Amino acid sequence: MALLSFERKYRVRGGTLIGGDLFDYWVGPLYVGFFGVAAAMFAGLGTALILYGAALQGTFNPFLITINPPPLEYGLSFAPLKEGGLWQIITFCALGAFGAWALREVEICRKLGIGYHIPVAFSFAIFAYFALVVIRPVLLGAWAHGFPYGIFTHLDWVSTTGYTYGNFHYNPAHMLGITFFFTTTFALGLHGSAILSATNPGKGKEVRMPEHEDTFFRDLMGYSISPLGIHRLGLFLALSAVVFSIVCILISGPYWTQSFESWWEPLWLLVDPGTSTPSPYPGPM
Ligand code: UQ2
Repeated sequence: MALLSFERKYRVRGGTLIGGDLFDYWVGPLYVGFFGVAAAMFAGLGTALILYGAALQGTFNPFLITINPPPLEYGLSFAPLKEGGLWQIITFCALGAFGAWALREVEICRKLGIGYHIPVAFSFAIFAYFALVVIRPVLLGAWAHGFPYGIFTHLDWVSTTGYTYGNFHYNPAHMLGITFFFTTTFALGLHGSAILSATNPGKGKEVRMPEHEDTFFRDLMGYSISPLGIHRLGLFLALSAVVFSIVCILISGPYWTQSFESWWEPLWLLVDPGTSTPSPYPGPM
């Protein structure tokens, strides 16, 4: 697979952002580049530090390894390695690796002469991680507010944080985020099945072209968003899901500290002006 017939044509020199021809080559199927080397170094150091943390913790069970942020007392200062310092360096390595990976995507886009949509989309995901482990902890005044790097411990963190900051299911940004996530899977379900149905019409039948896909949706509901449009919609839906997830986590704590049920109080009052409780819904207690 390393030398597909068309790879020779598309493996062009140049388009690098830094260092000119330095590292401008491929290893097997993979483009290296300055940022490939940088990403490998950040990822390698980060992984080694996670293994060191696991050794200190005394387990190599992947489900039980956890790299915890510093305790609250350390605020926004550097913590000793064994008390959250590892978490701080690993976070730095992760951001370094993600950023280098995004810039490597940019270099590949430049080589191919295509748009920057892929690194732009990836940068939304990086921004979500940055919001969780840097922006929100800084707004709250302590690295302790970052999430722990462990399979079960990060789940516990999500649960505790979601309920500590006023039950995320009542958080309006959370509602919008989830709605966009579900709509994204709905759109991909429609699109994936549309493509497969036209591409695999059945043994002995000719593969159908996009006109057939358009016609299906026009017959079904009077509208087709077009083969290009469905990809624009998909990107919009997916990025919106991430954006509202970021809004959700950044307002929870730094901006809104009460229960999110009470965020809806104006609405409850509108529904029942006589109500004396924050909401006519008794809540989960
Ligand atoms: C479409 C089209 C495709 C598609 C799909 C549609 C030919 C192959 C899935 C239909 C999608 C529409 C009408 C948008 C639905 C809206 C939401 C919010 C899910 O028209 O063009 O290309 O795959």
